[in-house]
Amino acid sequence: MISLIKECNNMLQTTMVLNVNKIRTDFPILQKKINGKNLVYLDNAATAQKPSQVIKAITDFYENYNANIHRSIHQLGEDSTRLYEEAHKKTSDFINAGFEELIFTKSTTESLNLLAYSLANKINKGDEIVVTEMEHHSNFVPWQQLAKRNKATFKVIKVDKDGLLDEESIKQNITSKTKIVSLTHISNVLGTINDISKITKIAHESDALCVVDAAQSVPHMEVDVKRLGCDFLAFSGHKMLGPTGIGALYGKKEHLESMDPFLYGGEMIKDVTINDSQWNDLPWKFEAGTGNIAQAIGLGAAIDYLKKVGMENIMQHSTDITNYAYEKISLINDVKIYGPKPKNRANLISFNVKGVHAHDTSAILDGEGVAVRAGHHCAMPLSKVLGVDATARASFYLYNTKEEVDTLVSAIEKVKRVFT
Ligand code: C6P
Repeated sequence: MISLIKECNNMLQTTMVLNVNKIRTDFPILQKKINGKNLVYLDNAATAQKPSQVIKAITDFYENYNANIHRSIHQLGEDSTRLYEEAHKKTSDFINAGFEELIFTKSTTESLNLLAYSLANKINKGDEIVVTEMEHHSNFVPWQQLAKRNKATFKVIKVDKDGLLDEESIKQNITSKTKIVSLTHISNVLGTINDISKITKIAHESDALCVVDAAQSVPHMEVDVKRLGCDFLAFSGHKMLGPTGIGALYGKKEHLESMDPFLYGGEMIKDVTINDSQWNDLPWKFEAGTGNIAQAIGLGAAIDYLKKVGMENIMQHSTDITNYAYEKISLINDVKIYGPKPKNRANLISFNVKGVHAHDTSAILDGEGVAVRAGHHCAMPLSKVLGVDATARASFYLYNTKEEVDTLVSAIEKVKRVFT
């Protein structure tokens, strides 16, 4: 009886923030059975599922409006241009950026590589580029390689035993020689939420640029680039209910104006003569060639969906689910959770069952219909700090329920039974 009351309370709490049952009906894939079991999709940090509204927006574009943009003045060309530019506006508004300050790319990875190439001529021998130990490879390797090419010094802020950025290490690594500080907003392995405003302030005191990898934060919380104060910020559409193949780079207008284009080609040009070329206005200067038009429109539909549900509600729901999962998983003997306590943690939990490889854990969970990711999560420097080659990671989103967490917990118990 008591457990029934507890269960009802849990359900009430969840429905107070979001109507999850209704939200779930928008995601066709959530009806799927895996190995004869209900799909419990907990791999949202890798990519999120798509609501019908997004799938329909993409189909509708191809069925009714498909044409290249910014080129043709026939009706379809005008329609597709309008839809693409509307998606641009929705995306820049979503993070409180100016229209000219947001460039569509294919992904966070492409956004960060674009930046590392376009800022290259501002980095000289002896300058310093600073990242952290908790970076995804896409915010680590481009800067490491830029430092190598330009003979700059590559520095890495340490992660402390609680999974937070080490305060002392921040002070030691950001110096008067620092030109770029690039860090993740939310770690895709530890779930740590970094204080971007604080780091931006420290970077600016050294006249350095602050770059934010927001791949895991933009889908889950209200991100306001003006409030954060950062110079650049990158994110991907597919982690926020949008399709793959579309991402974005925010940059302060004055920086984007002073930077060289990353790609040369169609539509990023104002004038071309035999001797030289002039670049188009922002943001088009950085969008050479035919872009991912349908994907951009799909991202616009995803943003409509997220705004309708409300980013604050989404954050609150993910926090509730994650806290619930943290509490339940912590109670299982011989399971180690990586990263900070719930207070500083976003929507994910990486863990290992003692003596069991994360791939085996993931395989047993899959047998129960539970999809988690296992591996180094494209963050090998962090794996080395944690002293493991792999972890299993459950990551939650707006359609996940506490009942699904219970299924995860039972599946972890099964892992223990199978391997011990
Ligand atoms: N992390 C994960 O399972 P792309 O692949 O370009 O959309 O995103 C790259 C990326 C950059 N930064 C962070 C913090 C990320 O989490 C990711 C993607 C996925 O953790 C796939 S490796």
